[in-house]
Amino acid sequence: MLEKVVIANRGEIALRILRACKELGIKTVAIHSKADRDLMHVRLADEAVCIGPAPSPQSYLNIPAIIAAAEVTDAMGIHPGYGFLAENADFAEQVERSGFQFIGPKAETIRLMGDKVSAIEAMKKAGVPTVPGSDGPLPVDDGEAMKKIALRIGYPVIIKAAAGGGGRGMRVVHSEASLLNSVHVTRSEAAAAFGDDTVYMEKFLENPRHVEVQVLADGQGNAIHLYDRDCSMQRRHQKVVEEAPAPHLDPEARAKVLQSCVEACIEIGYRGAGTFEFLYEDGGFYFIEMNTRVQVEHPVTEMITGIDIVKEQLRIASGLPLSIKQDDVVVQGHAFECRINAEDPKSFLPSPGTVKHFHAPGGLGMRVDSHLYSGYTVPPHYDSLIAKLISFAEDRETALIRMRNALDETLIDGIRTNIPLHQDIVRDTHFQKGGVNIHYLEKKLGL
Ligand code: MV4
Repeated sequence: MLEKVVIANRGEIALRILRACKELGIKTVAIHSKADRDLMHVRLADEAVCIGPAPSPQSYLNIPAIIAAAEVTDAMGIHPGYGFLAENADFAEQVERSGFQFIGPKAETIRLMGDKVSAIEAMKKAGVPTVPGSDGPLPVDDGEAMKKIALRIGYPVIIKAAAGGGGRGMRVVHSEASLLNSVHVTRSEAAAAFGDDTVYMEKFLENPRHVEVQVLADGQGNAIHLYDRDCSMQRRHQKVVEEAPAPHLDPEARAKVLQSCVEACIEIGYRGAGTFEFLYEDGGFYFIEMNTRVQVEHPVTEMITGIDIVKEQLRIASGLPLSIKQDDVVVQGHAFECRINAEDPKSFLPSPGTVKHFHAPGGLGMRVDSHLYSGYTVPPHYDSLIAKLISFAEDRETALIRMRNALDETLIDGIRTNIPLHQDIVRDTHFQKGGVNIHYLEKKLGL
């Protein structure tokens, strides 16, 4: 087992990783910026190293400073959490070249999945269902070839940057008249944003849900899935509420897609925790991207399976084979997660500042993943996620009632939060029925 791990992140996920390390008897090193000395996990870690000033490029994205912190503390592994360097293949490579274990997939896997064209190609080859598309990069300066591809796929189509993902660098095209210009503009934006102007084309699905599959693989030939989550309740590509399992899926299509994800993991030699992202429309699954990190919404999967995903990541990185077989994974009940952000509930503008008073909800089936405490000051430099409320119950209806009660119990004084938005969502009749699509929240908010 890894004896000492550097937690290369902040906030709730740093605390989440610290808790998993403690359960496994792993010593912890908190690395933090000058703005983050008062973080909860910094206080609880065995050692703490300040790696730079508040702006993340000089701290949480500062690769040499993070590796130096691992060296001076004699750590064995580095857990990147989510965001920051979690899906940076160069970081993973430098970590391993410096003699540390990167707690995640091999650098080459991160690179494969970072390029959406190669990710889709690998998944298609492994039998994962993909969106009808160009099956590779669009040709450069061959308008006729591009028009032919679009006609074969059928309008509307979507042009995406190969180096994009998570909603960055995409453009919908409704007819041939705007095709070439749209490709040109997407290409220029991709070159400026990512330094890579490779673009590809897919059929644009108009009203899909966002359904994702959680996997675990040990890189030793063993892989399992932990079922699915629905993350359709989003605004501007920021997820707001997630749930597991995804409600009202076609049972046969679901069983098939889950199995295809496991087979793909084995085929590509995947190691660690991962997420296959799908669009789900009219009973069909269409792969769009793979995330090679632990995700913000992993707790809903933990609640319905009883499996600690972060502990599994640490075990896998220690070279241990998977401790669970597929048949041991049983879904029980239903879970929701509400992402509580320090932001204005109407304008969505960040609302950093000092939390004068914090009261967390509780009771049966309620989990709170948060680094908040009364007197804590939310710094303005980072993501505004301050807490995740996770409710769990035998059935979806009860889990939703528990979430409603929890939101009403929560007190966060001194800063504004999006709790009022969540209180509205959990009382929404369409959401209560389950299965709303990715456009639902933005339409509800009148955007
Ligand atoms: C799509 C799509 C419709 N058709 N691809 C946005 C984020 C990135 N991960 C992929 N995205 C989309 N790809 C095809 N072929 C619609 C979206 C999309 C979306 C996807 C998931 C969650 C929220 C979304 C919001 C807007 C658009």
